[in-house]
Amino acid sequence: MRSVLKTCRAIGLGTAVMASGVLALSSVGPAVAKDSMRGWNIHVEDYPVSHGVEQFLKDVSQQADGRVGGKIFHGGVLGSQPDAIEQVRLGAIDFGVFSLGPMGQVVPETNVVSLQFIFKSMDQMYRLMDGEAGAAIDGDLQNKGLVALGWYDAGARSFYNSIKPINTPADLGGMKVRVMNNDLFVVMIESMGGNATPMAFAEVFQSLKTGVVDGAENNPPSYESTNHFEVAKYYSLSEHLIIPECLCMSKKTWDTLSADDQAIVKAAGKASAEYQRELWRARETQSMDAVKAGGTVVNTIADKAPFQDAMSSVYDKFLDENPDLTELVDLIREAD
Ligand code: BDP
Repeated sequence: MRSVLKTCRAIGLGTAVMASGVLALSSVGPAVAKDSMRGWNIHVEDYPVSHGVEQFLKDVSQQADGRVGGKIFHGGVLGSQPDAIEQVRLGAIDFGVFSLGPMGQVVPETNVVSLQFIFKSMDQMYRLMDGEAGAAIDGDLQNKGLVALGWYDAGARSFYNSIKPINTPADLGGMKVRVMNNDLFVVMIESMGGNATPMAFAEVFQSLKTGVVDGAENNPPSYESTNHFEVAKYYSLSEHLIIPECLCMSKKTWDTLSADDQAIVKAAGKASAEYQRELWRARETQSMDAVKAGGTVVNTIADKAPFQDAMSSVYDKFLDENPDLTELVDLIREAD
């Protein structure tokens, strides 16, 4: 929260504007047409994120009478996620849908949502991201050259592997587990005695197949759409991470838009997030059905408390290293 207050103060915005989530920076830079934006997306074309962002582009182009528009490149063809985040910050790519997981390496404040079990439910996550927590994180992203247009759903991440069902943290002992590129996730796996391997999303299938790693963790739609279920058939519902995703625009691109176009882009971003969330819920069920039909053995975890206990060392380390983020962590933890 402190950082969003600081940002707003630095650019002379009142709290009313801040609360509306619209940081009207239109006075910065000339208002030029931006009809050929390029967007980055890691997912295949038929995926809730992909449909959400296509909808965003359609709305923007219609409402801005073609002054603003562009194309989204699916399947990570514009590069890996950490590279794409840099490219969007630099303005070489105009926008993208990023998991706040890898974002933590660039915007450390976003690590707060990568803490295990921090959100109590999807609804609570939506409320917080659409409210105070999202506004604070948007301020931190803006300081690093990114403007949040909408928060997409990425469900809850669970462990999967090719060896056995996971029921207790000890089951992960000695297991080689792929994680997203963020030190926080390395510590998370180590807290349970596993060996963490940070790796690009695109490499995981082959690494599971050849035994470079034994397992990974992800939500059901990603586990299914990447065919990881074919090479790692035990899916254990730990649901240890609920990490929202950001439809983020480069601040460089944003600053070239007129105030009217910024408002259109912002509204389209928010609407696309609402659409994506609906699609997400349906896809989660479909993906679960598909992987089970494909031979996945799904197990629920009767008691998640031992996972929470094991991972509490991650919290302690994080708060020791980032005392200024205690306020944001508490805001989320204490919310209903
Ligand atoms: C998916 C996210 C995607 C990440 C991927 C991963 O939507 O942004 O790159 O997980 O595990 O759920 O790398």
